[in-house]
Amino acid sequence: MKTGKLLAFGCFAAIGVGLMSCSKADVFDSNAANELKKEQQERDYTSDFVKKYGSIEGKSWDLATLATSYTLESSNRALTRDGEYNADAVEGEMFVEKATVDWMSENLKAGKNNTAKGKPFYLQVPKNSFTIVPIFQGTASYYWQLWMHVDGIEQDKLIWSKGNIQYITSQGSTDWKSPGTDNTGMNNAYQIKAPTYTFENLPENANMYFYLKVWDSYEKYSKNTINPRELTSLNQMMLALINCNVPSNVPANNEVSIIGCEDNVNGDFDYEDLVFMMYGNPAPPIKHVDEVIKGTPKRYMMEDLGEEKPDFDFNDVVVDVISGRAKWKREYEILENGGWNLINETKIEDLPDIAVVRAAGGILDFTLTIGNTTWTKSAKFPNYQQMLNTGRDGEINYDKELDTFKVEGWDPDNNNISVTVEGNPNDITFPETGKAPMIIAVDPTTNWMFERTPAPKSWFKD
Ligand SMILES: [Ca+2]
Ligand SMILES: [Ca+2]
Ligand SMILES: [Ca+2]
Repeated sequence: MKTGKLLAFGCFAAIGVGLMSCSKADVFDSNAANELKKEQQERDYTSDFVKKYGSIEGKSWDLATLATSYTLESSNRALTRDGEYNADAVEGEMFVEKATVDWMSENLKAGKNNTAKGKPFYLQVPKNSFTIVPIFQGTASYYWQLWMHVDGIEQDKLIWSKGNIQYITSQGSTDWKSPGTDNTGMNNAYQIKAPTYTFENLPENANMYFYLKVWDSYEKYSKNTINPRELTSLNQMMLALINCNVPSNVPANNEVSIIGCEDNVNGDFDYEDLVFMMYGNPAPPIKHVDEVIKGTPKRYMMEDLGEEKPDFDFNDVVVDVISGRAKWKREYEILENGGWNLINETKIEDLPDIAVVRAAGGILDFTLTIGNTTWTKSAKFPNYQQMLNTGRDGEINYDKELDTFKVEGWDPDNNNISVTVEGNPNDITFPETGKAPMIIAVDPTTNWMFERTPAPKSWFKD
């Protein structure tokens, strides 16, 4: 295959300089020259990488944990035209009284397994506006962010980061405290000053759901450490309570639900690690997840050799590959207290592996090979010199799907993925242990870098 390509190249070059014949010796010379160039490139790359990130000895570059991902069948970000809907919230502030906190702590008792109080859920966007209000964070050292996904909206919405709430501990006090980003909870909250987020212009009846991104600590988050975990309302990491105590500042006739979240898949499932309220007239209806699509994703990030010197931004190609996809049907039992418990899951349909191209921050054309499937940038983007979704215009949309295609023959354990870059004789393959990486594998919760910004050292620490 490669010889064929070189042969053709050699002949065309020969035609260019005066129709000389194309002999086997020319091909041999050019092969030998390429081999030397390849070795030199590898040596330079390795020495640059080691200079920047330290020793590579014995290091593996498959940093993915193969955690299961969950989506709804309806999930489709392309349902609506760009700009038709505005996902920005109107922000405000609300005082929430102790009675609501008491109701919440009575119904989500700290340290008790509350799983049976609610089944996995999603919601539907109502015609009217609705408001989300963070009201409580429990005691834990994890750092988290609460995100909202709405079908048809191109970018998921960050709602609440840990610490962004205030409370006082006694009546009449004006000493507002922040629980902060560490392990200080709000256990003596008497009154809460909470941010509010009102959504007015989302696509009516679109499905939406929530998920948390969780890091081991605020420090790990701020150092841009790899692999935050993603915990979703579609898989019993959140539950919704209705018929709750309604704070006096909620507008009359509004329905209120309280949503509790668990921040640890191996945790106590008390669902009081963070708690938020949703209200509206009516509030977004809560739907239980009868069918869910599960899969095992891995994100590959690549650094090419197109530049004079590598910049280690690892965004020259970013692609998620999802294997083991299948549709599962869920059954619940209804409990005496009105809650539900998931009792059974049955696989009803196998689905093909897919790849989602997220970013392409190089200026050279390339062909990506995943298993037996290839994808060429210029075939999808004739203007392939453009850097796509790597922040050249100041922004990156980490939820954007530049292209999605079916993949055959991918082996997630062996990372059979490679890239051929225009003008570079060397295929970039997944690195062996102890070699400087031009491809790394991470979880899809790891965001890629802005253009020309090197990946942080924390990614390559032991
Ligand atoms: Ca918990
Ligand atoms: Ca680069
Ligand atoms: Ca780049």
